[in-house]
Amino acid sequence: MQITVLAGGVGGARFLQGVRRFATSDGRADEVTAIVNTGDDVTMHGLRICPDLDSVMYTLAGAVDVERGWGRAGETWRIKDELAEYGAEPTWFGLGDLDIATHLVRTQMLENGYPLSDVTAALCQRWQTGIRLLPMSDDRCETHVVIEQDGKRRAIHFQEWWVRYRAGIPALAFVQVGLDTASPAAGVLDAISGADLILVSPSNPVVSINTILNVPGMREALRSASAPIVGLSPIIGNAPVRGMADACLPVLGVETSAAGVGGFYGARSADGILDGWLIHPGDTAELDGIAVRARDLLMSSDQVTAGMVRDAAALVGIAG
Ligand code: GDP
Ligand code: FO1
Ligand code: CA
Repeated sequence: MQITVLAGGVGGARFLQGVRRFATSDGRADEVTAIVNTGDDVTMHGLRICPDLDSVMYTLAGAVDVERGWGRAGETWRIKDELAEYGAEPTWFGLGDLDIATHLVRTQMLENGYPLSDVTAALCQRWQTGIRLLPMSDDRCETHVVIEQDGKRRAIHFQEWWVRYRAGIPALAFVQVGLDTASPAAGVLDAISGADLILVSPSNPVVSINTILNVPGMREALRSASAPIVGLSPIIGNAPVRGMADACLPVLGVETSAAGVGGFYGARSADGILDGWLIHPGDTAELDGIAVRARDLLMSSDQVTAGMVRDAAALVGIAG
C-alpha cells in the first residue's frame, strides 16, 4: 500500500514516526511519502534553512533534540556565539554547529541548480529516514505575517513572528510570498494520485497544512485523488497539544476546537479535502460528509501513534 502524508514540523514528525511503525508492522511493507510544509523556510546568514523538513528528517533519524523538537541532539552553539560577537543579525535565530552542516550542503546544492526535492533526497540518504520526504514545492513560497506596529501595517517573515515575537503580536493575515508562481514539487502530484491512503498529520492547521493546501494544484489533486483522506486533530480540548497554533486559527476565523479544524478542512463531498476525521475522546465534531471517530490522539510513543494510523485506515474501510 502507498501511504501519503501531509506534514508540518514537530507534530508532523512525531506522527510520521507512528506511520513508519504502522507501515512495517505485522508483516506490512507499505511505502510512505511525506509532503512537507516549506512555508517556514528562510535564508539566514546566507544559509537556506527548511525547519519543517529538517525537524522531520532529524526526528525520523533519531537525531533530533527531543525537548525542542527541532535541531540536533547534543548540539553546540559556538558559531552562533561567534556570529553574535560580530553583531551579525539576526541574533534571535539560533543555528547550531551540527545543524549548520545541513544548511551548508543544502545551500550549495541549491546554488548549483538542484531543486529542493533532489537536495532533500540527498540529505535523507545520510539519515535513512525510511520515509520519502518531499517538499510541498520546489519554488520558494515563504509565509509572512501582516502585523500592525506604530499604527502602520507591515509584513514580517513567519520566523520573525514565531521565534522572535513568540506569536505575541496579533497577526492580521498570513501571506505566502511566491504562491502565485509556485507549483507542487517533483513527485508530489504522483504521490497523491498514486496513494491508497492519504493522511493529514495533527500539524498546525494554518501555517503547516493550509500552507501546503494553498500551493496551486494541491487542493485539486487531493480532491480528485482515488485514495480516501483522513485527518487527525491537533487540537485537544480546545487547545493545541503543544505550541502556539491557537495564535493562528482565529486569524482565519476558525474556532480552536476539533470541530473547528475539521470544518476548516471540510468534507471532500462538499468543497473540502476530508473523508474522515479523528478527534480525541471528550471532543465533539458533527461534520456533514465526514466520518468522525474519537480515539486517544496523544502521541506518547511510536506504537500508540501507529494505533492512530490503524484507526484512521479503519475509519475509511482499509484493514490495518
Ligand atoms: P511545527 O511545524 O513544528 O509547528 O509542527 P506541526 O505544524 O507539524 O505541528 C504542530 C501541532 O502539533 C500543534 O498544533 C500541536 O497541537 C500538534 N501536536 C503536537 N503533539 C501532538 C500530539 O501528541 N497529539 C496531537 N493530536 N497533536 C499534537
Ligand atoms: N525555534 C526557536 O524557537 N528558536 C530558534 O532559534 C530556532 C532556530 C531554528 C534553526 C533551525 C531550524 O530548523 C529550526 C529552528 N527553530 C527555532 C524552530 C523553527 O523555526 C520553528 O519552530 C518552526 O518554523 C515552526 O514550525
Ligand atoms: Ca512549521
